[in-house]
Amino acid sequence: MTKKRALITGITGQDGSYLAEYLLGLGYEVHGIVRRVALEDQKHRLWRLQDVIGKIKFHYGSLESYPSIFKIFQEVRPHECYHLAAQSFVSYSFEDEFSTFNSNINGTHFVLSSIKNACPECRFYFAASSEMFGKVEEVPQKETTRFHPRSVYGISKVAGYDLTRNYRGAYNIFAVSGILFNHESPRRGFEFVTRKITSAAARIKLGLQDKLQLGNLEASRDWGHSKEYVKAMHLMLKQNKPEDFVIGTGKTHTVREFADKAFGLLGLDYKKHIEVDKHLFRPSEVELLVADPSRAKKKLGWKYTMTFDQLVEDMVKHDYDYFSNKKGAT
Ligand code: G4F
Repeated sequence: MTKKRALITGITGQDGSYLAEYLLGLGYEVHGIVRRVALEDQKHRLWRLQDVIGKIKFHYGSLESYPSIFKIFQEVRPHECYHLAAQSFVSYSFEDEFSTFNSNINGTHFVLSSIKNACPECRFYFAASSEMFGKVEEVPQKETTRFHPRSVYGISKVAGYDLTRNYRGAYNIFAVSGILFNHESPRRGFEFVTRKITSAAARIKLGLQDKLQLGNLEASRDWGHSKEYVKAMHLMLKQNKPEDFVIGTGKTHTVREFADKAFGLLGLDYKKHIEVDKHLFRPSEVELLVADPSRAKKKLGWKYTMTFDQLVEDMVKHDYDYFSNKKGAT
C-alpha cells in the first residue's frame, strides 16, 4: 500500500518539527519545503528535526515564488498539506509591516493556488491564529467570535483564513483553518515571551546573566504545549467535512504569572531580576486571549491534557539543562 504523503511548510519551526515527528510515527511519508540555506546550515537551521532528519524528504523552495511552490506540489502530489510557514513574530510585524504582509498573504495564496492547479484532492491545513481575535469581542473566544486584529500579523492571518475559506467554497478544496492559541515548548524561538523568560531564568540561576527586560507583564495568554496542538491539526484533516476549529486550553495566565512560576521553579524571585522596558510594549496590544475549545473536543475528540505548570516546568527544565551544558563546555 502506498504511504500517505504529507507536505509541510515551516517544517523547521517548533510546530513543523513536532508535526513531522507525529506524522512519521503514523506511517506518513513526510516532505518539507525549506530554503536552500537551511540545508546548507543544518546545525543551526534544522536542529529541531535532528531526531528525524534522515526520514524527511526536503525540497528547496521559496514561499515568495509561485513557480517554485507549484513545482514542488506537482512533483510531490501530497495527500495532505500543512501550511505553517509565516513571519510569526507579532512584534516584528510592527517593525516591518510590508514584508509580514507580503510573505504571509502571498505565501498562503501560492500554496492554495498550487493545490488547486496541481493536486486538488490534497487536503489543506492553514495555521490561523488567536491573534485574529485581537481586541476581543467576547470571552472566551470561539469559532464564531468576530475578528478584530490589532497587528499587521493578525490582519495577514485573517486574510489567510479568508483565502482558505474561499478556496473551500469556490473550488471545493478540503481546506481548513486551525485557530490556534499560543503554544510553546522547549523548541520555541527565543524571541517569544515564554522562551525569553525560561531561558533567562535558567541563565540567571547559572550566573550567566543578571537581568531580564520585558514589556507588558499584564498581557494574558492561553498557553498550551505545541506537541499536543499538532495532533489537532492532523485531526482536522481527517474529518468528513472541512471545518475550522479553535484550539486552546481554555485557561489564561498573565506574562507576570508565567515569569513568577518559571523563576520560582529555580528558587528565584522574578521581581529581583525583571525590568520593564517601555520600548518592548507594542503600539497596539492584545490584552487577553482565552479559548473555548469545546467544539474541537466534541467534534475532533481533541482534548488538551497538560497543565500550565507542566508546560512551564518542561521549558524551564530544558533550558536549565541546556545552559548548564553550555556553561560546562566553555
Ligand atoms: O510571546 P509573544 O511574542 O506571542 P504573541 O504575540 O501572543 O504571538 C504568538 O501567539 C500567536 C497566537 O495567539 C501566534 F499567532 C503568533 O505567531 C505567536 O506565536 O507575546 C505574548 C505576550 C504579548 O502580549 C507581549 O506584548 O507577551 C507580551 N510581552 C511582554 N514582554 C512580550 C515581552 N513578548 C515578547 N515577545 N517579548 C517581550 O519582552
